[in-house]
Amino acid sequence: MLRRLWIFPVFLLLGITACAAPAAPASPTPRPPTPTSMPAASPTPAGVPPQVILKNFTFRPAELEVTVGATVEWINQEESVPHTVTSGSPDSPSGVFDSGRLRPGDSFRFTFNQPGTYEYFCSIHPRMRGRIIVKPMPASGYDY
Ligand SMILES: [Cu+2]
Repeated sequence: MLRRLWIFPVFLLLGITACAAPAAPASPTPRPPTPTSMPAASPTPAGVPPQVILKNFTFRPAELEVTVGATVEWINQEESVPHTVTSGSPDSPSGVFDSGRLRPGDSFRFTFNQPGTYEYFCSIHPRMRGRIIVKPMPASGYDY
């Protein structure tokens, strides 16, 4: 009779620890619902400017559409070739923007404050052509 009384509390302790063990990993489960509501607040990555990559003697994308006020960033990702981002055409540079010589790894930014179509080229390799189409702000704005 005395032995049984000794063993009983030991089983009780084991039972408590066995119940406590699965309880610990179960506690983080209520967390997932909270982060899912956060990405919905920012549908567009506003912090990242639209980019044009200079690689293999081409502008990628060759044609890019943005809204007025947008800043476009050009990045030279060539191994060893310099380029320029010069507005207009080789026959008639428009003078709106000119990056000067961009070495590999260099970047250039320009903010488009006027709607329109902006042709540009590389003054070192005039066959390289690109185009930025700047759309006006949608008239309806937030009234959708
Ligand atoms: Cu070039």
